[in-house]
Amino acid sequence: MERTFVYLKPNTIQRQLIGEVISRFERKGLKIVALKMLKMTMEQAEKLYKEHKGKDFYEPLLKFVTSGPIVAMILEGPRAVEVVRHVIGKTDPLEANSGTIRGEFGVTIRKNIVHASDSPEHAKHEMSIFFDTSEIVDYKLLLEEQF
Ligand code: 3AN
Repeated sequence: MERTFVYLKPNTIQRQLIGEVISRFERKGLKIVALKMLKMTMEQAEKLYKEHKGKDFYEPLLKFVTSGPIVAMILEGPRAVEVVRHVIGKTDPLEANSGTIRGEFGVTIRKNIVHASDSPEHAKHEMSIFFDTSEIVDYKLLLEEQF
């Protein structure tokens, strides 16, 4: 079993797409093991996007992700990192397949609806920026074997 970090960006909350997006992950068979709404601090944003520091989109990106509430979660499932990246689609909504979350709901690359970790190592690090281990719930879904 693998865990990955996901958050719904401020425009997704403003567009009232929280349920719509989360239901995609549930329908896929992923298990939500942590979930909360929060306003990302500048410190959290800097940690999350440190590898983009210096790039032209870095400052506007930080401004955007700290501009309003986000919904952060940890999803669990077999190969969860790859499965979630597949479900959300490519970074640029224009390149994301139409059946993906970004392909269906996104227009611009900055406001691309959702973030998801790109490797198990990054997932661990990103989870630790937003969640205390006590906020992660260990439980079994009765239907787990169906996936
Ligand atoms: P992903 O979120 O698919 O892992 P990254 O890590 O390359 O993509 O980019 C992190 C975030 O930075 C993206 N979610 C997107 O919002 C923003 N971003 C990436 N490239 C650009 C760009 N060329 N212009 C504006 N924003 C960008």
